[in-house]
Amino acid sequence: LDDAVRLGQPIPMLSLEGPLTAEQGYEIQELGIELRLARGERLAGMKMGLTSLAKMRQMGVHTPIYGHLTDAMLLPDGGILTVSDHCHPRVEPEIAFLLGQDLPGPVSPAQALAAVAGACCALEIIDSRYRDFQFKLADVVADNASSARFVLGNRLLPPDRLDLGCLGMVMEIDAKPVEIGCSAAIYEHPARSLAELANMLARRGKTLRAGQIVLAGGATAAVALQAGQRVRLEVDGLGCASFSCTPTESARCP
Ligand code: OOG
Ligand code: MG
Repeated sequence: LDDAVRLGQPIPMLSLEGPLTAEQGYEIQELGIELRLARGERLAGMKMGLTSLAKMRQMGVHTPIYGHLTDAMLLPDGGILTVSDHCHPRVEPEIAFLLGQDLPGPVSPAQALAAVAGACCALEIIDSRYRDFQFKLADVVADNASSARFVLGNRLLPPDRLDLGCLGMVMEIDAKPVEIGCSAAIYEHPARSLAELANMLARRGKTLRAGQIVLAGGATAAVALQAGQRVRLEVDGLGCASFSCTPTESARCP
């Protein structure tokens, strides 16, 4: 899996080799993160995945999962994604939290929100390291929940400044809306996703820390990315986030 990330070349699902539990998936995920940290990357936060019905339906996996985010995965707002570095990247619209305090579980959504310093909109670029973007629960857990890159929006607001549970979200590619959603689609409320993450981590003896970023999960299905595209997300009251994909060959050689 680590080679597949670095080479941008997909591999067969691990579960084809034999039965794999979600717990074993998390152990593999942690070994993969240790390899990244050993190469000098730093832990930036965590992501939730499969927290919306749209995502569960798209992937055929109906259990929320988490993954790790490192500093090397952050793509600056307005930055350029090198599509050919990835196997088959897709993008999805999200809400991100910046934690102002440690958040040991178990917690309620309200307690989770109280630990949040700010919320912003975010785009997650996912890239399953498995062929045809197909996997079972334990496979995608082992694959760091398909996470590849993430873009944080341009406006960080304290969470009490707006109702994070009902924000309209419009994701555009090349200035055309491709997915329209609502933050309520993210586990009924993004703060409920954050609380669920703290609780899942607590069951594995781990804790979210102040300063970490948490992606709450895609509100809509993910959309495949192609060279030359420009992606922009706008979320009610939470500003926008955008990036461009590397230009196509024809654009480079007119
Ligand atoms: C798994 C990751 C899902 C989300 O936001 O639901 C995810 C996948 O779809 O490949 O990141
Ligand atoms: Mg996601």
